[in-house]
Amino acid sequence: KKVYVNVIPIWTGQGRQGVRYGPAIMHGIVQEVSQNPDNLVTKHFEDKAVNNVDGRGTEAEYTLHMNNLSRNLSACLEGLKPGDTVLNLGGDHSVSMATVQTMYRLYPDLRVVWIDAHADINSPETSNSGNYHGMPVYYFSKLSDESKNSGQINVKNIKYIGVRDLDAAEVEVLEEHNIKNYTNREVITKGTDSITEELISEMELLKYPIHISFDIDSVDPTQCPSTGTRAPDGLSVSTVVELVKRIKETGNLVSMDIVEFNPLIGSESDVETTVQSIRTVVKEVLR
Ligand code: DIR
Ligand code: MN
Ligand code: MN
Ligand code: MN
Repeated sequence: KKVYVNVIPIWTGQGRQGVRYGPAIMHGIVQEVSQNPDNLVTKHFEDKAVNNVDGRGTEAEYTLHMNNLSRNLSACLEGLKPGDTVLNLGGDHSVSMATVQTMYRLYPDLRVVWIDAHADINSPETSNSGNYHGMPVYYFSKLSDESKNSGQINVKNIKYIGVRDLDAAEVEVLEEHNIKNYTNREVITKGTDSITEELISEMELLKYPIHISFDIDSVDPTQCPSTGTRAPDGLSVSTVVELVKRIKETGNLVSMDIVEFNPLIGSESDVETTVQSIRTVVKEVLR
């Protein structure tokens, strides 16, 4: 079984450039913990290929970049076989505008588990910040117009875990479309086993392919401090590991993003703490 590792130093989805240095460090972690380095198929994306030279640019420019990246990802995955896994190392979370539509083209029944402190479901119209890392779910779901990209996932096939920092417009979208979020409290009260049982039955995860998008700011800032938009009361690393483990046990995990690690944020020891947390999760992904 191969693991396709895409190293994607994208940062223009938000304002802090340091997030472009996260992917290379995470790639190092992958090499270090892999039991089977021969089975890694690694692709390094160049800065220029993924970032708009002038920062975020217009919606048209940004989506053009992401749709191009998505096509490049598709080309990298031509040899993908059943049982292989795709691991996308961002960069900021706007990378999922590309990664999820890529997987959706391969697997139109794709289910998405979004582990994040944020829902990232703003549109350019509703966003307060204008940052594209707050919009990927909007873009790859049916909420956006089909003309914008080839990701058209039905929101009933998307579930959140750990979301706790929502904009007012996002609260409305989640309510209107009845999109489930498992808060940290709910995860602790019910336990990860029962949460995954629910995910499995409601999205038929034993039948359909699954993409996990893991924004490290979903984790409590004590364990993942080196990230751009920290939010208190986050998930524990062991919760994330448990969730990944259970989801992998379905046999249907096809791809995962790990995003928003910014090694220029926090002290040296904050960065080491964050690396340690990411290493723990990566180990479970590659196990
Ligand atoms: C906010 C923050 N909802 C925005 N989003 C973040 O900019 O749209 N996502 N930080 O990770
Ligand atoms: Mn995010
Ligand atoms: Mn986030
Ligand atoms: Mn549509």
